Amino acid sequence: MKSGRIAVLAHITNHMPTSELQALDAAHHLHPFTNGNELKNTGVRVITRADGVMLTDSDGNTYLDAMAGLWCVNLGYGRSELADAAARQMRELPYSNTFFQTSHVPAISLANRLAELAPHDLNNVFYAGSGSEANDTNIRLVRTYWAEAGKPEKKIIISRHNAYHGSAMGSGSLGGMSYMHAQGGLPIDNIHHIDQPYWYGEGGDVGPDEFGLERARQLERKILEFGQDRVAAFIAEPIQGAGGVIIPPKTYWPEIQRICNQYNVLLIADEVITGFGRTGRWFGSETLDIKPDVMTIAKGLTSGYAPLGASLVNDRIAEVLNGCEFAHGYTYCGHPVCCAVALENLRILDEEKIIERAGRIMAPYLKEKWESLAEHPLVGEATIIGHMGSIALSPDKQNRARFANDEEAGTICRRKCYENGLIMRPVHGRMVISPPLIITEDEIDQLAERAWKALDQTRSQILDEGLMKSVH
Ligand code: PXG
Repeated sequence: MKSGRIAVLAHITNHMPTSELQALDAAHHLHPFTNGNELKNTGVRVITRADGVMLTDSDGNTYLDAMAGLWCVNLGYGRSELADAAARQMRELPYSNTFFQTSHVPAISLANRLAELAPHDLNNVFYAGSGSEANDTNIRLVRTYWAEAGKPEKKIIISRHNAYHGSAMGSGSLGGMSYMHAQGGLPIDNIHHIDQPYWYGEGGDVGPDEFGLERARQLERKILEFGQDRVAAFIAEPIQGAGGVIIPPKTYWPEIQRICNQYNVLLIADEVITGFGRTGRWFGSETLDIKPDVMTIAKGLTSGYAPLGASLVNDRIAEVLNGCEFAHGYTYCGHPVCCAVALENLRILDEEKIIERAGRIMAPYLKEKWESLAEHPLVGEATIIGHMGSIALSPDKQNRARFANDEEAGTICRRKCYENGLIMRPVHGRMVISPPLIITEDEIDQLAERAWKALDQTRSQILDEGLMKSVH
C-alpha cells in the first residue's frame, strides 16, 4: 500500500463534503462511457442512498429515478429481504464453483425456477456474471451448437445497427453502436448488421406496417446473400432499450419469426432489459409473441442488487450441447450469493404480484400520462410499452424532424431533468424512461409533471441559444 492511503480511505464516507468526494473520485476512478476530463470539470454526482423509486445524493438532493438505475432495479430500492438473502448466503456458502462436477443449492434452485418462468421450452440455464458475458456466451454457444449438429459452416450472426448487447469484445460486436466499433478493433469476424425497425426516425413516407415488413425482410436478404448454411443466428432486443426505446411496428416480429423458422436460423432474444416485467409480462417475448431459441437475461433478474446474467436455451440446443464438452465458463457462473438474491427477487416479484400489477394497472396509467407529453411543443412523439418509454425531441414536430445537434438538445434536457429532481436520459435525440415496476400513481404524476417542466426549460434554453435547428 502506498503511504497515506489508509488515512484517506478511513475517511471516505457518505458524510464527506461533496467536493472532497468529487476530488477523490476524479483522482482514481475511470468511469464507463464517460469523458473523464469533462467530468473532472463538472464534478461527479455522488449518490448516497435510495428507497423505493427515489435516490438521494451527497448534497441531500432527491431524484425520482425514472431509469431504475440502468434499467435494472425493477423491484425498487430498499428491499431488505434481498440484503438478508445475500447475507444468509454469504455466511453459509459465499462461493463455490459449478465447473468440476459440482453444484450448489442456489444455482440449482434458480435454474429450476427460471425453467418454470421462462416461456415454452427455454428450460436450460447457462450462468454468466452480466448481460455482456451472457451474450459472449451466446456467440460461442450457437456456433458450437451448429458445429456439433454437423453444420460447422453456420457461424454468421446477424444483428442490427443501433442495437445494444453489451460491451465486451463479442457482445460489443453484436451491438450496432458505430462509436463503440470505432474503438478497440470491433466487430469480431462473422457478425453482420441490418437496419433497425425505427419507423419514426427512418420510415420516411412509408407507413409503419410496410416499413416493419421491409426492415424484417432485410434479414431475409442477408440470409440469402450469405446462404442459410452459413447463418447461425439472428440476435435482437424485442424492444431496443439503450438505442432509444424503439418499439417496432407490429408487422416486424411476426415476419422476423417467419424468416428465422424458414431458414433454420436460431433466434436469440436479448431480454436483458425487457425481461422480468419491463414490458408488462414476465418476458418481452410473451408481450410480442416471439419464440426465441436462446434468451439473454440479466439486470431485472436480481433487480440490480447483485450482478448476474444468464443464457436460457431451448431443449433442442441443450440436448446437443450436453453431448459435448462446451469449453466455456466464468469463475462466477452461478455465483451462490447472486443466485440467492435472484431467487429472493423472483419470489417477491411473484408473491406480491408486482409484474401483474405493474402490467395491468400501472402501465395503462403510466401510458396515459407519458403519452400526454406528446402535446409538448418540443416532443415529436411519446411511445411506451409496459414500463419502458421514450419521447423524441424535435425542433419541428409536424415533420418528425431531428435536431441538428441531437446530443446537445438531449444533454440540456437531462440537466433540466436533474434540476427538477428527475432522472431521465437522452439517447440519440430521444429521452428514455424505465422506472421501477413499483412506481405508484402519485409518483407517475410527479414523473410526468417534472418531465413537462424540464421540457419547458429545455425549450427556453434551446431558443435562447439559437439551437432550434433541424437536420436537413
Ligand atoms: N443486452 C442489453 C439489451 C442491454 O441493455 C446488455 C446486454 C449488457 O449487459 P451488462 O450487464 O453487461 O451491462 C445490456 C446493458 C444505457 C445502458 O446507457 C444500457 C445497458 C448497460 C449500460 C448502460 O442505456 N444495457
